[in-house]
Amino acid sequence: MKRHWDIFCAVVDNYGDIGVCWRLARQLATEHDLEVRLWVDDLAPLSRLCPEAQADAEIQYLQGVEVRRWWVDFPPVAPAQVVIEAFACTLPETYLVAMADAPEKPLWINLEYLSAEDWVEGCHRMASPHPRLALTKLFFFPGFTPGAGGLLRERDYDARRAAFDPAAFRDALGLLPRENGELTISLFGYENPGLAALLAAWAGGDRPVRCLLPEGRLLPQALTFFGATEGRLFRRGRLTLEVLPFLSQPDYDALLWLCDLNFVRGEDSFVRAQWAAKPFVWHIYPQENVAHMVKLRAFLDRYLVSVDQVTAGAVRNLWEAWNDAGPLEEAWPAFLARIVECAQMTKRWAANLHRQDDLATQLVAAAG
Ligand code: TRH
Repeated sequence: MKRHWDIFCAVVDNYGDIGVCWRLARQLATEHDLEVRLWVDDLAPLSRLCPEAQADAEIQYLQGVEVRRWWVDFPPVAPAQVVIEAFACTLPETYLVAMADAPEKPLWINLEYLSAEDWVEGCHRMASPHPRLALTKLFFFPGFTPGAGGLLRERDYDARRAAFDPAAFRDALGLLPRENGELTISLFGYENPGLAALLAAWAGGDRPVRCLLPEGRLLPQALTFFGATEGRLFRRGRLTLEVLPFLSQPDYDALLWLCDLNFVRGEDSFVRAQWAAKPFVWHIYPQENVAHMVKLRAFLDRYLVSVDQVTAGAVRNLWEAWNDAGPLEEAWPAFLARIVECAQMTKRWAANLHRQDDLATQLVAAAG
């Protein structure tokens, strides 16, 4: 008989919470043959990542996963054998009590946010007893090192990539033909005071830049840069910017494969950029008291360990400038001058990460 897993996902904002939970749910169902129920309190973002999802359905079956709308008023359901609480979202009290009363106690896992910081390994798999109920929660941290829980990566990722046809994908997106020597860049990020400086650097550079911008939080700022209120195609100097629709998750992978450089953000697109093994720039999710910059630097320290000082400095300066309103007009050309070295380093980095078991496999192993 298949084992049952419940995943609880509260959408805080953006797409990352559900982006990670949906990816994990699909992998557990399709690759590990588990019966997976995904509880989501807001289905609208899922319907953008996975266009076949209905934003208003109470129950739907998608790619082997039972997706349930999670209301505050939680129905009386039997708990699963493994319960994933994503990103410390609070489980329904009635469900917790049912877990505590179950003849065979479920394994309760809190899946944490991704971080490259050193403390992660020490906290990975730590257990915490519930203050009232006879239940223990296990903390599970994704990560970049053997002592953490790995990263989400589908088994068919390499096969999908090998079958990727850039020309067909460009056609499907309706892109203009590629110019000679053009640098193709995907741009996904949060509102950013540095955007105008970056676009100006691209417009004024020596090399033609094609920026592919999926609709989202950067679009209003990009329109302002071009003095427009709407439109899909813009040109200034050596820069051509094409606005794309928000893509499905698989198509977003294809966009990362297509581009020479990817600007990504948050958690899931950040991981996907690493699997794409192309140079990337991370816009980290901003936190209070600039705590996110510690997290950003912790990642850079690991990522840049195998590269020469000049390339490391160029990457670090661009990432810092993009995240902390630094001088992008200086950081961009210095980075561009080292993009080949950066591409080689990122390939090595991805190949190393690939040696670890992926997060879903590690979770299944932890569940025994
Ligand atoms: O949307 P995000 O900013 O999510 C964030 C982070 O996860 C952050 O850690 C969390 O605290 C916050 O949400 C609440 O960025 P992220 O994680 O990259 O998620 C974006 C998802 O959207 C990812 O699964 C890729 C997907 N995507 C598409 O499917 N199509 C697209 O066109 C684009 C641009 C993204």
